[in-house]
Amino acid sequence: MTNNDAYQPKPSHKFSFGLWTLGNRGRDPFGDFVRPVISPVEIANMLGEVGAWGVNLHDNDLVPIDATPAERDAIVREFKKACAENKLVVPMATVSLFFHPIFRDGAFTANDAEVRAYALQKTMRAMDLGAELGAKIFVLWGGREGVETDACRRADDAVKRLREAVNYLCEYNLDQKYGFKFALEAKPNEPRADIYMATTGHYLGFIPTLDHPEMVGVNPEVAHEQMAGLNFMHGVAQAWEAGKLFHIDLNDQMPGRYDQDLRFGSANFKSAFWLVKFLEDVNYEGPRHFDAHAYRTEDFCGVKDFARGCMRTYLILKEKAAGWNADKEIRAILQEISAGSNSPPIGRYSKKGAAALLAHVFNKDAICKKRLPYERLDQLTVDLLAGLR
Ligand code: DIG
Ligand code: MN
Ligand code: MN
Repeated sequence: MTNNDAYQPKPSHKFSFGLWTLGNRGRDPFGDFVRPVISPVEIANMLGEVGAWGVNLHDNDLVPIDATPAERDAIVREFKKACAENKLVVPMATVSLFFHPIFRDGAFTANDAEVRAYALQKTMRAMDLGAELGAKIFVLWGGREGVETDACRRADDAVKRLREAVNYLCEYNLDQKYGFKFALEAKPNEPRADIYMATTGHYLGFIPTLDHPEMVGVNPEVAHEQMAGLNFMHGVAQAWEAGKLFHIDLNDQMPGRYDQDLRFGSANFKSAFWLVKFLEDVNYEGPRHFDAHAYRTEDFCGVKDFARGCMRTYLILKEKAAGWNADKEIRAILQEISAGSNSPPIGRYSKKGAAALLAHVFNKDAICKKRLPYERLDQLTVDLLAGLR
């Protein structure tokens, strides 16, 4: 990987990584850690070295769950210094409501009211921390908000508890004048057998039922929607169209597997292309956050390769997207397939329009003869991605 080619990250690209991504030690259900612990300061230094713009964190990625206030303040001071030295911003903060055993039955949706209250307290403190670090986006991923058996609670009670918690946190946000935008992150399963709000679509249906829907959006993750067998870019496009794409978790995922959190674009290059094309076509201005980690085989040089690869692939696909939009043959086909027809103008309903539509005679045979050269269009896309155009 040359260090002076066109695919070098710049702050304007807004590439960010969570402390937990470069800090991932490679443990999995069948194997122990393969990499030593590295501190948040060392991770900040690594991110500065690879050219990232931002660093994100769960509360306990930085501050141990039982740290004293004095210990917390010292840790935050040291981390702020490391961020400044590496020219890193903290665009997003979040809270771990899944790692500690207290959350074994969920956090906001747990049956024990004391656990639900503790989850709120922990989240408020994580918001305090995020605000102190300058974050303006607060992600909530309900990794434990689910079940192994639906015998444990009625699923609509879980929705009610989740709504109560998010409404409460929106009020805290207003009270504290933090100005957070909440980004809700979906996932269909793992660690729970079934997680409530399994996809971004579920959250898009949930948000309008909140007291402050304008304060809440979504944080779609590639792997999570693909685990549900969905077209990730479509979910992102619907969130964007609804004005709810507040953040995005970029990574990759092979079909039918557990959550792999692979390097961006490493498994589904073409779907990553359609995603990057969409984000660039609509001028998405949010962070490009890589919620991913290196293969278990990697040492810390490999972890840096992983981080560089996420950003490099995004920039390669960004350049490919510009090439696609400028390609003469592609443009000609797009022109052809969207050429006007003699269809009556529809637009908003009107009595007059409806009468015209009802009176219109459609020549179905002629319509069926209209060419849709998608094979050629897709092959041109493949050629372009293969570097042949
Ligand atoms: C997992 O995909 C989740 C957690 O890593 C974190 O809570 C969130 C932040 O993007 N993604
Ligand atoms: Mn994931
Ligand atoms: Mn994520």
